[in-house]
Amino acid sequence: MLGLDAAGKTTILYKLKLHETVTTIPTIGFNVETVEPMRNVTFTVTFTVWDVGGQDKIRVMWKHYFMNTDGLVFVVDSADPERFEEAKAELNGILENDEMRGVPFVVMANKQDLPGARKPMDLADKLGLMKIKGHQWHVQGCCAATGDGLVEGLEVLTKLVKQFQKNKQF
Ligand SMILES: Nc1nc2c(ncn2[C@@H]2O[C@H](COP(=O)(O)OP(=O)(O)OP(=O)(O)O)[C@@H](O)[C@H]2O)c(=O)[nH]1
Ligand SMILES: [Mg+2]
Repeated sequence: MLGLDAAGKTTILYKLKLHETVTTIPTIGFNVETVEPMRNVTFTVTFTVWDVGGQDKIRVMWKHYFMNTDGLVFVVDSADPERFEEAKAELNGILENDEMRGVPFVVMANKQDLPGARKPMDLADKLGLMKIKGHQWHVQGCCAATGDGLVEGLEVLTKLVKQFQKNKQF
């Protein structure tokens, strides 16, 4: 799980893990947790989520987490349009890496509770997602503070990851 600093990655991780809204500080390094967002009578999907700090100076570390990634969650603060260009550049940089070839991603259009938050499809347009080739993607509106949309986003990612893993075998 990647994204600019203060996008809400750590808040999302612990909402999913603990069902609580934790007070965060900027992440230096990473948090890693297993989460089971979708417990169902017939199956449980377990995610191992690596939440890597997004401050400008430590983004160079992101590439060290690419190996063996089956899916990317890219978190964006939907109410911070001044940084959409920067988020777009970082997302493209991630997807261009060899280790990330074909890896599906879900953009979490976070902070939908804030006034002025852009709608998911508007954000998709601003990030240029329609022009991205070679990756399956989905954009999900969410609010880490309440948890709204988080499980829905991971449900879609689950489907995309399964397809990716199936194709990888051939
Ligand atoms: N209103 C609102 N605030 C949020 C939401 N999600 C996160 N925040 C706040 O945004 C700030 C940054 O959240 P973090 O989860 O620490 O952000 P991060 O992406 O982990 O940041 P780095 O660790 O620096 O990369 C915190 O003050 C959160 O409480 C949301 O859905 N709505
Ligand atoms: Mg963090």
